[in-house]
Formats: sequence, structure tokens, C-alpha cells
Amino acid sequence: MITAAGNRAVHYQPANLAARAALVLRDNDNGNLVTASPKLYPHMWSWDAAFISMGLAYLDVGRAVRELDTLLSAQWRDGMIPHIVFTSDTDYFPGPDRWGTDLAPQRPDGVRTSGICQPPVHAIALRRILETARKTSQADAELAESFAERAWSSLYRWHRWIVRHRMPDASGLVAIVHGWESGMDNSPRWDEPYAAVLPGADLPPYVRLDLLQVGDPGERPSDDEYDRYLWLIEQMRRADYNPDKVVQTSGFLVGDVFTTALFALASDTLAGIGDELGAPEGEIAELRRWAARARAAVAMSCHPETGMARDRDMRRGRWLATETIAGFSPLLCGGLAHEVEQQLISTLDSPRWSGHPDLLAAVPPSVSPESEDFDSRRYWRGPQWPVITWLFGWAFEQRGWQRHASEFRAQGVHLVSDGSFGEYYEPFTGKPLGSTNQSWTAAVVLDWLCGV
Ligand code: 2M8
Repeated sequence: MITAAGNRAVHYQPANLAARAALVLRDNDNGNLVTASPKLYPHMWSWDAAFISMGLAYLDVGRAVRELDTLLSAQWRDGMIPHIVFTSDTDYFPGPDRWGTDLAPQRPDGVRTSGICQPPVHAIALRRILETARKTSQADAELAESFAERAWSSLYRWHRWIVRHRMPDASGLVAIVHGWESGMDNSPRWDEPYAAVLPGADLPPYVRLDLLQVGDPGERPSDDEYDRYLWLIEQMRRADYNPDKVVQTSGFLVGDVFTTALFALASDTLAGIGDELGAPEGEIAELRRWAARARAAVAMSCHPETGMARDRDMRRGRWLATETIAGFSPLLCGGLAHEVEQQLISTLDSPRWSGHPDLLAAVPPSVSPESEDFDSRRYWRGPQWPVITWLFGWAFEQRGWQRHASEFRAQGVHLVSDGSFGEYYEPFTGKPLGSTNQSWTAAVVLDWLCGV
């Protein structure tokens, strides 16, 4: 689909693209879960599953509900939704034995999972499934609503877990204890805190399997980064996955501004669903308070001159000002003064970002092409990610910014119109990178094309 010169020879029309997206979800479906991708990620990932369920709703509301049910059946007893729910496939590393969560007292029965979490976008998916189901038929609407009634308190407990265990300091930011928790694994956002993570000599040996699936190692994190990823798992095992002990002992503790913004957005969304369902008023009010606190924390993180939001290294008490997509987090959840918000939108539209003249599709790359950290092919260090474009587009729609929302949708569709459903894309050529037939890419395409 890509010629030797990197030009895209194939361009699918919307109906064909949607049909192909549906096939990707069908082919990656093992009955109770859709794997994140056919080979590279043969398990269920938490935030992937949220997007996937939203896409599935266009095909079969019952199947969409089953996807979230599968995820929620792996929720830990204390409320955490784990970042991976493992299938029996052994081609991914680190698998369940390396995670070693089987002895954690709060783990769920009958399923093996990792021991960390990912961004809380699940309430957003639930909102989207409800909207889709209500448009299709009375029966689908009832199915989705009865699921929402069952799932609401699980999602409330998930958000409460974040508040209880992952808001450890006065900044009010949601803390992560591993770059994988951000979903943006090797983003330059984490370079400084990772530099302080020094793998011990007793790090058990391991073999990376991801490089067998992705031919070019330049599209994936480096070996040095993987040593650090694995060392953090080792530290968590030694803390028995006790969430508070993990926060005290992990070599990596960072206030993640993007996750905090999503937490604010999702908490408000869950509160809104709670209003419709008649959920307990006290819990709905708590969600709105948590959202307000998180929104204020995101606003407080903004750089006084650029207006870009910053992460915070909580171990060293330092702001981390990298020029990444996370800088636009306040646009997801609001909370900025009008002029500051306008400045941020202008930055987003500028040639440093979506307005860069050489982009194939005018959506923001994961790192500004003008930043010295930019690497056009390496994973979260430069490529464009359709799911991130979807999240911003959806948030813009919620905020009433129709022009931006429809531009993101149209340009997002343009990015993926080669029909390969890449995990991520080289921003100048549009070459798909990482895995192809990535489920969450197919899911957001279905939403872009069928959800208008
Ligand atoms: C990537 O992360 C996993 C580890 O969690 C990996 O590289 O092995 C990230 O892009 C993450 O955001 C995503 O959820 C996952 C599955 O698509 O892959």
C-alpha cells in the first residue's frame, strides 16, 4: 500500500474503509475479547478495550458490552482496572509469569493480569456505546442501558481507586508508577524520570519478543528503556503490588497531566451517566468534585509563558516541560482562562503542530516536528496516533468546538485511508508503523465514519 518512495498508492472510500475496519475487529476477536492487534499484542489492553468496545457498538451492541464485561471481570478487588488481561497466548513479553501478580491479595479470581493500570477512558466509551445503541433500536438501547446500570459502580470504584491511591501530593495530578501506565510508553515526557531509574544487577534476564513482530527496531523503544521498564516491574513485585507501597518505593513516580485530564473528563462523563441512571447522588457529587480537582491540577501545571501543560516528576519535585501532545491536555478537560485557552488552540493549529506544512494529515504528531526530541518513526516520539486524534476530536465536540472536531475527524480519516489500520503513522509520508490491523485504530475509524 506504500510505494518505495513512501507515497500511499491506495485510498479507500469511506464505505469500504468502514467495512475493512469491521473485518479487523472480527479477525482479532477471540469471542470474549478483541486482542489489541493480531500478533504484536495478543491480549486485551485496558484503554484499547475501551476504544474497541466503542467501535464494536456499530457492529453489535451485545458484543460491545461483552468486551467491557470481560475487562471489568478482571478488575482488581480494590478497584484497579489492570492494564493487560492475558489470553493464553505466549508470544508477548512480559507475560503473566514475569508480572507475577498471582499472589497479590487484591487480584481477581480466574484471570491473569498485569499489575499496573492505564488511562481511565472507559466512561467515555460507555457514553459512546449508549449514544450508538440509542440510535439503532429500542432493544439495543435497553441492552446498553442495563449494562450501564451494572457497570456504573465498577467504574465509580475504578475512579475512587485512582483518587485513593494515585493522587499522592498537593499538585492534584494523577501519578503513574510506570511509563506504560500513561499509554505513551517511550514519550520524551518520561526521559528525565527514567534517567533516574537504575536497573539493579539482579534484574532477571529476559528476551524481548516485540522486535520479532516489528521488523525495524527504530519503530520501538530501545533496549535501555526496556531494562528500565522491567526493573520497575521487579520493584512492584517486591512491594507485593500493594498500591501504596508501590507509590512509596517505585523509582518512577510522575504526575501525568494527560491521564489527569482524561480522569477529569471521564469523571464528569461518568457523573452524567449516573444522573441518567439514578445512581447514588453522593457518589455522583464525589465524581464531580474529583473532576474539578483534576481539572484545576491540569490548569496549574501550565507553563506560564507557553501555556503548555506539564508533567511533574514527583520524586524530585520538578516540572517536566517537553514539547509533546500532552501539553494540550487542558483542551481535553477545560479549566483554563479564555485567553490562555485561545493561545493553546493557536499553538495546536500552528506550524509547530497540526499546521506543519509537511504533514500528510493535519493532526498533531505525538511530539512537535520542531522539537529536538522528535523522531518521525519511533513509537510515541513523533508518529501520529489515530486514537489520540480521536480523543481530542471527541473532547472538542463536547466543548462545542464543531469546526475543530470535524477537521480532526476528516484529517484522521485521511491519515488512515490507506486501509492498513496502522498502530501509528509516519507524519510526513503517512507510512503505517508498528503493527497493522491494530484494533483500536479500526475502532476509531468506525466511530469517525459511522458515528456522525
Ligand atoms: C503499547 O504498550 C505496550 C505495553 O503496555 C507495549 O508496547 O508492549 C502502547 O502503545 C499502549 O498505549 C497500548 O495500550 C498497547 C496496546 O496497543 O501498546
